[in-house]
Amino acid sequence: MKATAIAHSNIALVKYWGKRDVALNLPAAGSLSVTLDGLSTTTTVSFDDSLDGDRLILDGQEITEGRPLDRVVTFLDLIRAEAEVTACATVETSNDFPTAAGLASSASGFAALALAATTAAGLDWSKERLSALARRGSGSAARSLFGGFAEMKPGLRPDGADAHAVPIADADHWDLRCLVALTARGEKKVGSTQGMQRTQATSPFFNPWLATMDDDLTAARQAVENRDFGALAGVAERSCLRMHATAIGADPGVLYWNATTTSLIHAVRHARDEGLPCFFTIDAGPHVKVFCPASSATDVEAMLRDSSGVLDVLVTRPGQGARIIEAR
Ligand code: 2P0
Repeated sequence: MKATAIAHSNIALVKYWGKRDVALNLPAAGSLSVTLDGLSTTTTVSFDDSLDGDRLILDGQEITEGRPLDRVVTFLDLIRAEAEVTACATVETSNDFPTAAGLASSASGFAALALAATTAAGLDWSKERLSALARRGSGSAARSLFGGFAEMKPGLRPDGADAHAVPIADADHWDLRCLVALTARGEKKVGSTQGMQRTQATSPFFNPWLATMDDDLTAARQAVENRDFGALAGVAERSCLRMHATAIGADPGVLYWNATTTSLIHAVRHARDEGLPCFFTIDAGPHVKVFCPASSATDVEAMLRDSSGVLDVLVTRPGQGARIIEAR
């Protein structure tokens, strides 16, 4: 009744932004991502009949109230119902990156929790089924079950059973690097869930944006398959900019960028014009992620570190999917 899992964060090249069902957390469209070897969450779940409530210990500190604990309890309830387990659980989770830095922790967090908690509850589920479960915790977590390149399928079924990620290519398919340029400290003001709901409810650009998703997914899938860096750069930058454009068009506008974010967009495009292969993507926060072939990583890192306002640079590469590291 005790299991430990590790899962990594992922960065979307074709962005997820909006839901077709809030209760089941079904995405409005597909998305495509790379799971990274850094940015990992390790989670141990143990069910224990003697507990009178679920416990959450995050980076060594017990969280006794608030949204993080509520999300974990709601998620464990889904697993208890499936496994016919009534015991409460202790969830000990730690990130190898600062949780408060505004880097995605819900993707690695719910992927690790889905795998550790189902294993501890005695369920032996396929990665697809675990992915659909992880989606209930956080949409992007569904993609972190798989290593390398993964595509989230929005599914058609009302119950969401077919809304899960599928693998596109393994981590060793393409020797890319993803450099994460940190441009601010502290948590973002508007969370992803809130930001996308406001966008969907109020942005006149949301539905036109959704209509572009299938073409972007097809283009990104082909670019990955053919290891066509130029094609991937084109689709990834346009998907990112259009996602942010829809969000900026909300009322009030949802703007995740700071001045350094904007200057890095220009710096990356300038470097590319000068012959350095690289492209940017930006999630629901001010940090800039820059992809490049492994052979260009040193030059891209130097370019980012030289840019004003960059606080630190993390160098990551395609990594493995969620996995169990201990169970008994
Ligand atoms: C993505 N993001 O595709 C997009 C791009 C952020 C920007 O998925 O509401 O935390 O929990 O399903 O997964 C962040 O959204 O949202 C996200 P919920 P989630 O990576």
